[in-house]
Amino acid sequence: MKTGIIGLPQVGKTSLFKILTKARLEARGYSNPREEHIGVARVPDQRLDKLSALYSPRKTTYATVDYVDVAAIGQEALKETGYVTSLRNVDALIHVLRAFEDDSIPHVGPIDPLRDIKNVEFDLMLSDLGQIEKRLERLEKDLKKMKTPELEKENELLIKAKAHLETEKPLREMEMTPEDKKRIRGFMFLSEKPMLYVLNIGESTELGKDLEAAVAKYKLSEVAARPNAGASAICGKVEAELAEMSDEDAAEFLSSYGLKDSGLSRLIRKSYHLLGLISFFTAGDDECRAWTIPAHSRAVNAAGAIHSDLEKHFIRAETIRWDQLLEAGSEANARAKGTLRLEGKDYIVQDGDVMHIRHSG
Ligand SMILES: Nc1nc2c(ncn2[C@@H]2O[C@H](COP(=O)(O)OP(=O)(O)OP(=O)(O)O)[C@@H](O)[C@H]2O)c(=O)[nH]1
Ligand SMILES: [Mg+2]
Repeated sequence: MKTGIIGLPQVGKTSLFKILTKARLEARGYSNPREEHIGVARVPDQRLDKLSALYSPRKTTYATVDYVDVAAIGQEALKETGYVTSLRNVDALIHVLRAFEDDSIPHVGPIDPLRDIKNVEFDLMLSDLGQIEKRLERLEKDLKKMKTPELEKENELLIKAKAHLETEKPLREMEMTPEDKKRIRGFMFLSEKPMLYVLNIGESTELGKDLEAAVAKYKLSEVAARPNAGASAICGKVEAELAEMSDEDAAEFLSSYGLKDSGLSRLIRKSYHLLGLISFFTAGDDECRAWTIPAHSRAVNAAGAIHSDLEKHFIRAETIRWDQLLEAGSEANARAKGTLRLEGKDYIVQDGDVMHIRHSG
């Protein structure tokens, strides 16, 4: 699962990518401005930290999300096949918005994130429309030769999608049946991808308050409440400084700005949930680990995320909520208290479950 970082020129995409993935990019890495860069970020998780404190395992393994840094977006860029392909291949988008004041760094006009959202959204929709129109022309010819129910359904769906886009609404806001979703998946439409808007705000003495107020201040509450969308704010400059510090120094630095935690943790967690992902845990003396699965997954598929053999030879999953396990203090206590459950194949795994898969393999 990959999240693409998009936005207008010079808004802080690469800076955000670097702090998210702690990537040390060489300047020459960007000699080809259209080239994409992929990095991995650890998903911070206090639940896992607490489980680790209980088990003191040799190893603690966090969930991860992949981020892709691409060049600035615009109608020109979206005409390039390579560029569009890298964008189509991601599962969700982060749109970085300039909200910091700095006269030395050019922007398309005065700071206005909502205008920038509209413009970029428009470009994404235009790219999808072009693709739909091409496919519809092809379908018209094919349907003249031979009508099949599948082609007719595709035709109908694309006509509906086209009409939706023509009202200037992205496809992520179009209602679709699960069958339609499957049918449309192969197109990898850009405006269909879940979207997290991220305001890159300037430094201030009351950064904690400013970060909290930013979404409302820049009037993003409404766009953030739309289907498959969300909004958050960070201060790229401060985060970049934090990334260079030891944990202790970082904590002191955060409190000097009136911040409880780094905005980065919140941002990573938001983008993880935007992808429709949840975590379950395995806990033991050897390793405490977060595993990533799509929300609403069955226990047997969760077992498969660990190892395909566990899926094949699945018998039952000993399951307990992470906080109930902590409260009990050990699995044995939890079993005695009756909070440790035995779940079957079809159990729908909940975010924060701790599972031990019993298998016959
Ligand atoms: N003042 C200030 N400058 C920033 C901030 N974030 C990024 N910059 C500066 O803005 C410039 C562009 O940052 P990048 O991260 O390269 O932006 P980008 O969106 O990747 O730019 P392109 O890929 O060229 O479109 C750099 O000079 C950064 O130092 C910020 O929060 N505050
Ligand atoms: Mg860049």
